[in-house]
Amino acid sequence: MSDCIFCKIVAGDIPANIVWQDENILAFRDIQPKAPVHVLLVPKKHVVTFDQLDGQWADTMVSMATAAREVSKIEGVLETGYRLLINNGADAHQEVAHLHMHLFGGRELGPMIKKAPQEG
Ligand code: DGP
Repeated sequence: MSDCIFCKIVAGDIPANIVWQDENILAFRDIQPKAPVHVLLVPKKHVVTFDQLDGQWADTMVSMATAAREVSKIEGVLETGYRLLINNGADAHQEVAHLHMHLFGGRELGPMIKKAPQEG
């Protein structure tokens, strides 16, 4: 997609610090890292959210899982642990409209999500 920043990275039109790739997934370092290891796993084919994967859901998830395992080995967090996160849509603060999985690690990451004050 011509105006998608991650498609431009996949195409090589915008530079990125690439960690790993295969025919389906490009893994590169997040430009605003939130942990010592913060890598984005991005399907090379443009898709905005899960629900738009249609019949390719299973293949894409297997590819993402493969990418996560390979990146965790490269980044040295396979043994220490890491977190995988997908922000999907507005409530999750998905900023880039191209499906991507965050891989965080390299330190103790703390609780997964904080309750809002009104949730007690
Ligand atoms: P999300 O909120 O899940 O959509 O996270 C989008 C992430 O993408 C955010 O952590 C910053 C990262 N990001 C945005 N633009 C670029 C870019 O041009 N290059 C790289 N490497 N990361 C980017």
